[in-house]
Amino acid sequence: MKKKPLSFDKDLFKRSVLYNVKTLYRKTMEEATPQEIYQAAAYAIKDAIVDHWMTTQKAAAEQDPKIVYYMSMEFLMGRAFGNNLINLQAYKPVKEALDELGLDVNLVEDQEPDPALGNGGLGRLAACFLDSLATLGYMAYGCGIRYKYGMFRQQIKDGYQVEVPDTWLENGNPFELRRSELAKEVKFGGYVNMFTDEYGRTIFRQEGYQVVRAVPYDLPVIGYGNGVVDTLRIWDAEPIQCFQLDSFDKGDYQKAVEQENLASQLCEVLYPNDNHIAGKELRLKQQYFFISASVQTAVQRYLRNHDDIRKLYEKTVFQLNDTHPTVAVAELMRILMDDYYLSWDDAWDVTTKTCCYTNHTIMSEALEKWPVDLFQRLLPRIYQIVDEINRRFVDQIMRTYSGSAGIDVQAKIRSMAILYDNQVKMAHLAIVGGHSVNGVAKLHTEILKQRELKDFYEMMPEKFNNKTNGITQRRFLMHANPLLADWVTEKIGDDWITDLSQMDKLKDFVNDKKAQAEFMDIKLKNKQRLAEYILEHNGVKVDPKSIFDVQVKRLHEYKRQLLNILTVMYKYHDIKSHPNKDFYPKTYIFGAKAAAGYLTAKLTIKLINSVAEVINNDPDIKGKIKVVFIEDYRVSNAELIFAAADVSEQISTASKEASGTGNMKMMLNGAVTIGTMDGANVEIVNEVGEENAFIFGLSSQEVMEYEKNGNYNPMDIYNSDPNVKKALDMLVDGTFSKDKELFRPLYNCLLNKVGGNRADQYFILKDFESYLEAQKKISDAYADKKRWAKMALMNTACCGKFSSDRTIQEYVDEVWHLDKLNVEAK
Ligand code: 26M
Repeated sequence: MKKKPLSFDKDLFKRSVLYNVKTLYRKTMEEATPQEIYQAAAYAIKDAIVDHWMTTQKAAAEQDPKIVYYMSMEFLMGRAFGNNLINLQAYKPVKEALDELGLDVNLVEDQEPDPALGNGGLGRLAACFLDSLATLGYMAYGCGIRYKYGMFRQQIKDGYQVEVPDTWLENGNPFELRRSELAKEVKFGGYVNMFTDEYGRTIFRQEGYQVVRAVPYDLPVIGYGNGVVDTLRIWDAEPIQCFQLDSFDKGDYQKAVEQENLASQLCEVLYPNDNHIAGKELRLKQQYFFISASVQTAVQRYLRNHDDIRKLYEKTVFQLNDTHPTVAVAELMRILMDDYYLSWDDAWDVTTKTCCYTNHTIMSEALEKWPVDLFQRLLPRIYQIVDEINRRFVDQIMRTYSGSAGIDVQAKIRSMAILYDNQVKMAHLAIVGGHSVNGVAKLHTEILKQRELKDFYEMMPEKFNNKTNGITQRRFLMHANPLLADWVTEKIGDDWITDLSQMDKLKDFVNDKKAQAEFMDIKLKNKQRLAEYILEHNGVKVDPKSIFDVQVKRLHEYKRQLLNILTVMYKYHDIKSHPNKDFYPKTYIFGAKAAAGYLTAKLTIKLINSVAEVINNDPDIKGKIKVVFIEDYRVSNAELIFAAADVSEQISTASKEASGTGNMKMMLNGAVTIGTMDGANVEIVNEVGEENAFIFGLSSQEVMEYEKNGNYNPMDIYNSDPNVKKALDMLVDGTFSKDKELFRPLYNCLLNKVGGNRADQYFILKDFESYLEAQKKISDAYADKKRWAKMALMNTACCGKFSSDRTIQEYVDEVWHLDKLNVEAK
């Protein structure tokens, strides 16, 4: 049975906008600035949201469903305005209402800062998951930090990345609710005092600590068309006001100042690292801060309507988004034992049944470890608990393996202990302290089981499972690509909005000439839209009829933007030396932020910009290739880019990309993948068929063999392959920079050992030729219009598996076991 759409009162909305402009700003519509109009409209939408939000809370209070707390240092939400309208099924009426007020909905949307409380894949996944949780009607809280400054804004100056603070809260956030009545205290430092109380219980009390007040801000997460509104709860830190300044003795005064400083620093800024750990003290403080506040809240919420804390796990589950929130394991133990007097064994039973951990990477530099002395100084009581968890676990290892033939028990302890070499190993704590460990794509989970976490898998195989990532079609098709969304609905109806497997039905159209033409015409329009953006932002004119070849993602050596740009350099040389050779015009589009201290990554950005500068201005090239680096790649411009992509570059060194999710977003929008057999690419190819993707390069097995044997020598390739030699030499022969030494570090990384790294540790030279070949095949395929249209359409038709709705349903069925909320949609 078809569900009735949510109702939305267009006239009320219009009146509400006018009223808000008046009461917020004392202005008429004519006088209000675009930002003020956006705010007024956003508050009008919030009114509509709040009703659904209250209904959801009421339903939850009555039905008492199990709740998932998705604990994450990052939520890369992107703009809320348009997305909220879509999920309220109010986009069209609001667009009309704004039209009638003489306003363009797109321009209003553009006034919203793009909330970037995340680095990349991991943070965006969290955002997609919240959208799916609400859409599927599950009770969920996202728990995170309200960073004052999110991911830095990137400016390109003279081809270099410059980081500028992201002041997203400058004008306030109309969608948030400050919940000071729910504030919690979080304690740092001091020491643990142990004594026996009047009932003979051993009490551990933290004393001499610093304390901050954690204040939550709630953001609504709206389910699609079902009246369910979940909550993203992000915490801000405030100083505790408890002393009278004049009554201070010296010590108190000092301490009060320190507490104030701590509170003001805690939530200042998101660390802009992705797949790399810096080990900064403030980062650990951030982690404990939001975890302590969130765990306290979850426990209190449970006890509001239950009295047996031993059954917390029946109504509560914590999903830890990578190891960053892993102190939750020890914090829950602390609360259960110190505040509710559970025995160790009872507390451990509850904790392991409540916590679950997702691993997002096998990159060794991303494995989170903390020096014991830092950890102990900052979190003395938590450290005691971790120490005891470790002691018991090491004991368990010994009991399991001593006496087993051929097993080196010491080696097992070395590889699995939580405390080792004076470090706290957060992944080990997360595995031991929970009941589920999952990777984010089949290949990734296999690599975890067979290599990185092999010893854990052998000891506790029942904990391990795979949850292949997904993305939300509401944002990445409906909002990003309304033309295609409407076309799909016209062909197969609109069930795909909440059931992406319906896209399958588009397979009926892949050979239909009319459908092919319509599909490619929509792609062309989206390419025109992006071309306008590029002209406005880069001052570069690109041809919408050329192949739009897109690599947008964080800049990291393992993602191999360098491989991509090296082949562009090679092509440039090729065209210059064979001016009459046929070459299908191509626009190479890059977008990427580099971690602020990651020099190789930053130099790669400079290289891309330098190559762009030379090629785009070389008349010999006659516009056959253009290179564009899109400044400040983020969710809002990503939506334009995905919709316009013909070719999706997913070229990580096999085994290194846990999953990837940009690959899915481009597939959904009808781009064809050129990629390695890595992460979720493997599953994408499996769905769409090898003939509808361009796969090249070493397999993960081969990469891992080379790594093990240390028998890869890129210099041999350089000396024997003239194409490779040409491309590399162009780094240092002055073609792209007057200063021939500028790109020498990149050249050196490819040919020599640098620091502790192997030469060309990401196998760029090894994969160079097969990558060139795959690109050649792409140009040939694109030249055949019908063939390409069919391939592109097949990609959209086969993307059903990659909805985050499917991923979330798997978490629910296999790990979380949540109950569906019953909310009457109005
Ligand atoms: C760690 C310490 C200090 C500061 C920042 C970090 C940190 C932040 C983000 C480390 C890693 C972070 O993210 C890793 C990440 O985004 N991984 C990606 O996760 C995606 C979702 O599962 C996958 O699709 C990608 O393959 C994976 O790289």
